[in-house]
Amino acid sequence: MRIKFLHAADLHLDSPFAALPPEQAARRRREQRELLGQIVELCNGEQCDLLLLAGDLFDGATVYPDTLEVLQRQLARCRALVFISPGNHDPYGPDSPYARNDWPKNVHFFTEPSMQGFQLPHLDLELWGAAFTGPSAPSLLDGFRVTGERPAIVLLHGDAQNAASPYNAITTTQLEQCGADYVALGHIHAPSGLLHAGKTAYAWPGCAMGRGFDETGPRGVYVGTLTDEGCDLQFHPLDSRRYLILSVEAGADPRQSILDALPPETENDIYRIVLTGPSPRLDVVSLEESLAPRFFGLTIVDETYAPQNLWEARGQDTLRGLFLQALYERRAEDRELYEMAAQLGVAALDGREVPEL
Ligand SMILES: [Mn+2]
Repeated sequence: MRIKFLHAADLHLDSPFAALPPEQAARRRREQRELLGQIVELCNGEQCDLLLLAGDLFDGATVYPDTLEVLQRQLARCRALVFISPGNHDPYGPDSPYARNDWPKNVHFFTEPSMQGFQLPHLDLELWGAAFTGPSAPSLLDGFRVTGERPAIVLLHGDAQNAASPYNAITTTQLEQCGADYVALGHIHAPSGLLHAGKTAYAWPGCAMGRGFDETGPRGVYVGTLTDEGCDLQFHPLDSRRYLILSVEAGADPRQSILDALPPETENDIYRIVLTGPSPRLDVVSLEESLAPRFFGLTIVDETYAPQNLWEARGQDTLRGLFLQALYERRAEDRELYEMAAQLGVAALDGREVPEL
């Protein structure tokens, strides 16, 4: 046996990208459509037998006609057989895009909320799967076992991390007992890596494109090879843009502090920069405007606090005042040392965390 497949999931085509300005959100949706071309290119280049799309191909029930056209055109270009298992965002139904009759001939869908099988004798393989037909689904793999003699792949949208999930909860026992050689999953948006339950290999590739700051880092698809020795899985990053969160100590010159903290190439990425520590009053809007050209998207979050004038309370008839006065009078001996002592003492008196000095 030697089956090569490309496994992708959770493309969420036509996502709103609500956190981005409208123009950039539209550009991201265009990039989602371009991602389809990249996936098909990779699939053809790797000479895969199968393209497995494990659900949430669309973000919702309404799909732009352009998106559908690009998808159909790209899939027609794909030399592999394409199988789609609809998920909770794009359930199969008579009004869903999947029910249209103009799909390329190499594209096949699961349409029932129960396990169905395709026999692929030319690959000596069985391909099993099921569909969401609504926003949730019971445990579709429960009690299922591959029936035939051939090696088998199962394609499903479902949650293998939470046994109480309303989204087709999948347990390791079900995976172990289903008898498939590989279970191609979707739903969880961070890639799983290659996992095993008994002799069953399984994985989910995560969403192929980051859509927010809960989806940071590289995103992509898996290319897998199934042989008698087992399953081999390679992650292929595809999305050229990443969501990144960077925390920066604002200091005296927040703009310079940000520039010092950034890696050289940031033009393609979407950043959230969190400014921390003591800082003079910040004008976040103009700071964002002046730095924006260096990024595809930038949000600056101000978590700084006003710096106190260290010696302000000196001379007051309080413990703080007497403490500061005593240090102030001697600070000519060693300015740095006495300022440090004053900072630590004031923080202790305020009950604040001791600042890093
Ligand atoms: Mn999803």
